[in-house]
Amino acid sequence: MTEILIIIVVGLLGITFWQMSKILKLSQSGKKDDNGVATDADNKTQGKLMLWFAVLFYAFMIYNFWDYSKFYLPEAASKHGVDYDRLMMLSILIIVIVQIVTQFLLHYFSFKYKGEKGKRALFFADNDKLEAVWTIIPVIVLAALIIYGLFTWSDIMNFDEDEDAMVVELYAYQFGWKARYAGSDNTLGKANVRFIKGINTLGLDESDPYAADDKITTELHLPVNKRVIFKFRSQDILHSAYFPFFRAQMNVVPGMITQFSFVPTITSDEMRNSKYMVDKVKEINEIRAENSEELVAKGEMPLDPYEFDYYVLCNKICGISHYNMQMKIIVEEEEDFQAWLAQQQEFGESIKQ
Ligand SMILES: [Cu+2]
Repeated sequence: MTEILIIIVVGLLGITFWQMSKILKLSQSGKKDDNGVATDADNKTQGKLMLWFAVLFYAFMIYNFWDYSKFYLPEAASKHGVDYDRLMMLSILIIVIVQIVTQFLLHYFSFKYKGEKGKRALFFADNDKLEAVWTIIPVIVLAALIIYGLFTWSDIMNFDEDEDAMVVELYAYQFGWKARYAGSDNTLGKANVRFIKGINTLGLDESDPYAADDKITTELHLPVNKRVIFKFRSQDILHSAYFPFFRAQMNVVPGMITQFSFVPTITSDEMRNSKYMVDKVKEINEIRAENSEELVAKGEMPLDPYEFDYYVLCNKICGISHYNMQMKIIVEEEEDFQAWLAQQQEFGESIKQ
């Protein structure tokens, strides 16, 4: 039934365009110059329109930069995030400069060199100098940008394995996350989805002595200024661990372990009390208060005030509750982190019960 309706709609649309083109033709047939060749007056109008298009285009661009600036993330909360942001800003800056110059020339030349009776275009088959200029400049700029990008990439992805780092497993499933800490031996026990049974929901190998002191948690706590090596594992399908405030993202692929490492540099408390976040939270809570009034008027519960926290989010559309697949991250001082970790139950204990 739907297919038939679609065919009818497409057919009707076709008839509409056909009729419109006929009306347009009829309305023009009375004029003197209906031979379809542009006159000087036509060219003048088109030239002016090209200029106006450029002006409106730039105005729209500036407006967008200004209007969307409220969605910019605050300063990166990880060590490598600063390099990442610098690379991003440099790329945007180069693109914007090239765009402004080329778009301006395109529209200005269309206006300046519009067709006029008796005016002939200058023609030359080729010009080696010009070709060299517009080939070599982009090559140099792009090569520099790519090389700089590659260096940044390798700085981020290749870290010093000897550094005093903490290994944490992030385990993804439809629709949530679990974190696994290696315990006092600093080695994660073996795991495989085939071992999933009863309360062993992460599939740890119960016979592996390294697994006994592992700690499985529902919140991700990280000590500030210490390198964390994440090992990602998925129970079911493709997920993606997305840490926007730390400028990090890594696919979580079933059947393999992916890895990423970063050093968090701003604690949750520091970020919460930063000017950026205080203003942002205030704005959000004003909107919430307004919405709450409407809810209360309808006899429903008001909304809780929002408080900032870091989260790891899933960034692959993985099913019906994908939008809510998140885990709180708490970046804190080393001693707070150790105190929290000490309270968490070891895997060996949890399966004994
Ligand atoms: Cu997911």
